Amino acid sequence: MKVSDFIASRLVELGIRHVFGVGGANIEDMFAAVQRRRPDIRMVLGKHEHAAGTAADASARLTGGLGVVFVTSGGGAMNLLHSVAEARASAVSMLAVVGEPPTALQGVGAFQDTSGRGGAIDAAAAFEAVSVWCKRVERVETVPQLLNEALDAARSRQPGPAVLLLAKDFQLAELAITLPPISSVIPAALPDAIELERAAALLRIRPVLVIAGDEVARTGAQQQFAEVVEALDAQVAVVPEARDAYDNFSPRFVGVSGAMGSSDVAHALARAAICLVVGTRLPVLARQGLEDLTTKPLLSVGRRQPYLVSSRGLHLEGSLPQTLRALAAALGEAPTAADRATVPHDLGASFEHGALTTQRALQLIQDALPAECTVLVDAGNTGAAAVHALRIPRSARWLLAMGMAGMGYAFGAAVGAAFATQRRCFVLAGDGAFYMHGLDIHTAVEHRLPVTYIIFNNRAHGMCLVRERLLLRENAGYNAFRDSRLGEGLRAMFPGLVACDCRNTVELAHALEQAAPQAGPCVISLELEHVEVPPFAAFQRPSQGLTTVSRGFPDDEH
Ligand SMILES: Cc1ncc(C[n+]2csc(CCOP(=O)(O)OP(=O)(O)O)c2C)c(N)n1
Repeated sequence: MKVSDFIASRLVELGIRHVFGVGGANIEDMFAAVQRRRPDIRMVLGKHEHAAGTAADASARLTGGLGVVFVTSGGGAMNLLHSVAEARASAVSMLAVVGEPPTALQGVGAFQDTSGRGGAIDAAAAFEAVSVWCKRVERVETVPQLLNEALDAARSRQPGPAVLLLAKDFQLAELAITLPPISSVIPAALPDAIELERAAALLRIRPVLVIAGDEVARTGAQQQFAEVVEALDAQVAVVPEARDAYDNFSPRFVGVSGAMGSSDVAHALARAAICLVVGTRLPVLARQGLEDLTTKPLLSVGRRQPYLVSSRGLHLEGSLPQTLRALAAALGEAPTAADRATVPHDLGASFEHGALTTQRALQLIQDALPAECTVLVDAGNTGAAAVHALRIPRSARWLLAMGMAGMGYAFGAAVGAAFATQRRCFVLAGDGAFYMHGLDIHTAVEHRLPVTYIIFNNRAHGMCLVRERLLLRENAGYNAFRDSRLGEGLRAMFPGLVACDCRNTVELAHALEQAAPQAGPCVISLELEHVEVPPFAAFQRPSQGLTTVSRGFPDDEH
């Protein structure tokens, strides 16, 4: 059996249905081997390696399994670095197979040489820095062992991306050895019984604020999490990546924590006697404004301890579903219901049609979300506003790549999400993010994927413009753009694509209605009149109540 066929069959054994990638001479044999195994598994061609990597990433985040990406050497490998780094920073299980030139040509001027030989750049050095495991195959007979190592590293209790560098001649070489079995799924780590008792004892103090992270939904532990919340009669906040950890419409839900979040969380924390942190390390953007965290007892559960360690705290390390179930059992019956928060209406209780603002658009989008969907939120003002205000249905999933917070993640990720779930995906992204990676819409068009792209076209790198105006107090003049009609442009580019530009709320409501019954992709570009100040902590004081900033360059200066 050829190495390429061997790897393809291992992926089939693992239940992988889609491999994302961009082809090229040094990876084409891997692509062909996968395609020979259709319909069990198939290649999905991305338009950029970053998009292919984020598609694999989203697929892993949504299924709790492994995302797989194949790319060629040279620019293909370099283009993949960003998404591998995102997967590493966000602990996403990924296998990347990166092709390299034939070994005989490495170091002697091979095309797209990344072997590190003869002065060529070294892909291993680059990927080692951003992955949890990276090795180059040096002898063909080591492939089975190295593949197992890569899979173990990617799916370990501290998951992340593993990168296998594989020269073209090795992909075609025959494997003539007995194959080691693939290690079965890593056994779930159970919490230590004594620690669990200590945790349950600590949690007798009331009231409790629980802050949930993205590990909850990614490990499928929403139900167990909700049981713990009930047993504690607690209020719940979620970090920006974790809107899908808990019912956004529950009276217990106080909102999103941190820089893009709700001040209700800080108030709930001030009232709480103890804080339980589940499945997040609480990075700065998730804990900004929550200084009380250092003064309260802090109990945490999850893969890794939060960055904040309280002297009166305790961390339970273990797989979330099991640990939370055990914790709920240790806590016993819930006490009688205490005062509960009323549901805050971040988007405003009453709605008037009119000019498009981000908030009005989000309200219409929220109302249009079907019960079963995935919402993918990109960077910038758009992302901050959606994190702050958009409530998603209880069984919806929510993807936000805070690891690198890189613009354009949502476009590739939507492809992976649509393949992984077959459910409609909603991409919320700025025009800047669209210009960066938006042409992966082509992949959704090609495969008729159920993705609704909603582009908040404020004709600017909005967040940078707001920083420029409010924090730098400058008018440097490079963050605002000329007019564009993205819907019209994409409709012309891809005949048959449902795409439009909306100027007001009536047009948006209509566009969302039109998009709902579509089987394939749709694009709705929102022509926002102003660059708005997003609900981001850093901007609140300097804005002095201003809700927009001027684009502010005279035409001739541009
Ligand atoms: C890959 C990458 N490069 C640069 C940045 C820094 N950055 C953060 S927000 C932003 C502008 C985003 O503009 P747009 O996508 O139009 O969204 P808006 O803020 O206007 O809603 C930039 C450049 C980033 N987050 N990611």
